[in-house]
Amino acid sequence: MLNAVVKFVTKPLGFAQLRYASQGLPQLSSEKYNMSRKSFGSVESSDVNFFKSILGDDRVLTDEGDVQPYNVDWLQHCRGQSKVVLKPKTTQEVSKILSYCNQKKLAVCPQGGNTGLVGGSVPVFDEIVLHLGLMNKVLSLDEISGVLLCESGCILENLDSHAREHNFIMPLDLGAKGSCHIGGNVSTNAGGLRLLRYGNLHGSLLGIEAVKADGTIIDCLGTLKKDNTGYHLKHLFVGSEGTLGVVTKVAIHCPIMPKAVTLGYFGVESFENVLRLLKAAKLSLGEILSAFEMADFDAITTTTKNFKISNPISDYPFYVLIETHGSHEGHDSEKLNQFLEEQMASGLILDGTIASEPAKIQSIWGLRESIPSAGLRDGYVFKYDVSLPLQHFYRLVPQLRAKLGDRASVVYGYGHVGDGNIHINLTVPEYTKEIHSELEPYIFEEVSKLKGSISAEHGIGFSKRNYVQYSKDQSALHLMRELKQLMDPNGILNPYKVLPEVK
Ligand code: FAD
Ligand code: 2HG
Ligand code: ZN
Repeated sequence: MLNAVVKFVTKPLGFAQLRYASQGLPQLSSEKYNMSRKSFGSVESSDVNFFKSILGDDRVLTDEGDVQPYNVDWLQHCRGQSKVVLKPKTTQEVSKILSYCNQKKLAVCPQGGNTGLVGGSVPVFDEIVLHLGLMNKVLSLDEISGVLLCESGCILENLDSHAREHNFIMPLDLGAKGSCHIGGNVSTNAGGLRLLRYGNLHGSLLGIEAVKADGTIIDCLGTLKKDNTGYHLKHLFVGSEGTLGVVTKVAIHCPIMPKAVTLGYFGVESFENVLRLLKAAKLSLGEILSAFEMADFDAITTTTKNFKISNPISDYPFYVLIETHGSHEGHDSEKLNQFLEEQMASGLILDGTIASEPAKIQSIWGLRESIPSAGLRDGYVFKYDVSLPLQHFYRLVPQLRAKLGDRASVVYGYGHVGDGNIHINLTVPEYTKEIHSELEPYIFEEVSKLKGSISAEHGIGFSKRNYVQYSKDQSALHLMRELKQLMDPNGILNPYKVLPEVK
C-alpha cells in the first residue's frame, strides 16, 4: 500500500539549535584527551598588532566571547583555547598571515563552516583560528562547461543556488550544506548524498589555489577537464584537512541540473533485502539513479521522536531512499513506479511513497538529513563513519548493541549504502572514558579485519588520528609524514590532527 505523507520537515532539523546548546561548554580537548602542547610560540600583543595591520581591527577577534564559538566543534566533543580568530578576505592576506606565523612558529587552525565531525576544525590548545568565511566570492561560472570558480569560504548551499540559476548543480550535497564551505568540503574530501552518481571531489575538482605554511601561494587553479602535465598536486590538498596548506580558491566541475527528480522512500524487512534492492535499483534505474541511502528503524524513530515529525510510512526494520536525476519526468517517474511495483511484488519493498514535487522531495530528504542531529538530543553521541564491503555493511550495528547493552540509550546505523559507507551513531547518557575505551580501538580493529576503512568521508582530524594505522600501511604513513615535513617543516598547520602522535 502506498501511504500518504503525513507531516514533513523541509530542512535538516536541530542544526542551529544544537550548535551552542545551553548545556554549558564541553570539556577542554587538552584535558579530555590528556594532551601535551607542542613547543609553538604564544600569541603576544605585538602579534595581534601585526594581524591588525594587515586585516584591520574588525577582522581580528580577541574578545573571549567572540572567540569562543570558534573553539567548539559542531558535535561539542572538542574545545580549544584559541585567543585569536583571523578573518582574511584575500589570498594575499592569507599568505602574509601564514608567512608571519611560520617565522614566529605560531600554530594555525584553518576553519571553514566548522561542521566537521572529527574535531579537525577547532584548535586543541591556543592555535590561531584562520576563519575563511569572508573569502566568499563566486568568481565565474562557465555557461557551457559548467566550471565554477570561487573562493574557498563560499557556503555549499549558496554555490548550489547560484549554479541552479545557470542550470547546473554542485556535484556534492550534504546535510551541513547550509553552513559548510567548499574549502572545507575539499579539505575533507566530503562525500555526501550523491557521490554514487557524481563521484568524489577528486574527480570534480579541476583546480585549486592554496597557500603553503610559509606563505607561498600555489597556483594550480586550472579549469581543464584533462591536464596530465606532471604531478597532480591539487590532490594533495583534497582531504588533507588543513595540514598541508590553506585552500583559498577552487575550480569545480558542476553537472547539469536534472530536469526531473524523483524520490522513493521504502520500508524493507531485512538488511539482506536492502542489498538485493540496491542491485535491483542499479539494474532497473541504471543511468538515472542518483542516490541510494538506508537507515535502520532506530535511526528513523529517534529522528521522528526527537524532532516531533511523522514517518511518511509505517514502522519497518529498514528504510531505503532512492533518488533519480534524469531529463524526462514522465520517463523517470514511470521507471521508478515500475520499479516500486515490481519490488513490491517481489517482496523486497514492503511499503513506500514516491515523490516528484519539490516540497515533498525536500521533506523526505529533510527527514534523512536530520538523522545526524537527532541523537544529540538524548545525550553524548559517539559517531563512526566507516567503509565496509557490502556483505559486512550492517554487521557492526547489532554487534555494538550487544556489546553496550543497556548502557547505550540507542545505537543505530544509516548512510550511503550505495557507496559502502555506513554511519554508526551510539548515544549514551553522558561521556565516560570507560565506554570510549570499550569502543576504541575495538571498532577500528573490527573494521580493519573486515577490510574496511576507519573513515569513509569525515576524515581523520583530531579524534581518529591515533587510529589511522588501521587503514594505512606504515609505508603510506611514512610518506604522509615526509610530505608534511616538506610542506610544513615547522608543523604550524593544524597540529595534533591527521598524523598519529609520535610517542
Ligand atoms: P570545517 O569543519 O570548518 O573543517 C574541516 C577540516 O577542514 C578541518 O580540518 C579544517 O582545518 C579544514 N579546513 C576547512 N577549511 C579549510 C581551508 N579553506 N583550507 C584548508 N583546510 C580547511 N561529511 C560528508 O563527507 N558527508 C556528509 O554527508 C556529511 N553530512 C554532514 C551532516 C551534518 C549534519 C554535519 C554536521 C556534518 C556532515 N558532514 C558530512 C561533515 C562536514 O560537514 C564535512 O566534513 C564538511 O566538508 C566540512 O566542511 P566545513 O566547511 O564545515 O569545514
Ligand atoms: C550523513 O551522511 C553525515 O548524514 C553525518 O555524513 C553522519 O553524523 C553522522 O554520523
Ligand atoms: Zn554521510
